[in-house]
Amino acid sequence: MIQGIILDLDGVICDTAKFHFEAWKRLAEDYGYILTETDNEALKGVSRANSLKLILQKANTTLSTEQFEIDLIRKNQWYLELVEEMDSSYLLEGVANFFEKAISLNIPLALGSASKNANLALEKVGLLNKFTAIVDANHVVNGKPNPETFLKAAQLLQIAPENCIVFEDSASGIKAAVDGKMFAVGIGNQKDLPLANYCIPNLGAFDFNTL
Ligand code: B16
Ligand code: MG
Repeated sequence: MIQGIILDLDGVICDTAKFHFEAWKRLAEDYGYILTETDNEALKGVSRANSLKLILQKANTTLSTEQFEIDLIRKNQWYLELVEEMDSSYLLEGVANFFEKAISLNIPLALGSASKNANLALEKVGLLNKFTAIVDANHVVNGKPNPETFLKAAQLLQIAPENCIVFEDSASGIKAAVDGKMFAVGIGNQKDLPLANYCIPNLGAFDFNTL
């Protein structure tokens, strides 16, 4: 029986993926590499440092440890400039209604994100105070696809993982949810998220009667 909801942020609640893409694309240009939308798909749900490692592989480039850290900071500054512009119009389809419904049914909500900027993004779109628990990359040792993010969220909700439903748009996040023994709903296509229990296009398509 589902008692708690755990939501990913980027690609489920708000469309910050396009900001990550813009900032990574700008950095990749320094390496002489044109980052494509397809490349960006593989970065969804992946930590900042691991994303840079993947981009460097694509660009066939290596960086000193010092430059690697500098470039992570540069990318994040560009990303934060874009996030600053966000407001509730950046919520993905159906998100506001989903929150209203969950709250009216007294189902507690937790965030489980790989981002270190989750609080700021939630504040910008006006949802920060709707969560019982927030777990992001600042709170875990092992990011997605390790289940730690979602297990910690379930623990903070004081609900057994088996009684939690996770909404997630990345393959690494779906694996984390499944390995954590949670019910995993993919936001996107089953073809891209084969481990998901099922997929829907956005939170607005979720039927609370199925809980
Ligand atoms: P930051 P999510 C993830 O957020 C993004 O999908 C991924 O593209 C990004 O690299 C990662 O957060 C780290 O973000 O640089 O803000 O710490 O989808 O898990 O909510
Ligand atoms: Mg995501």
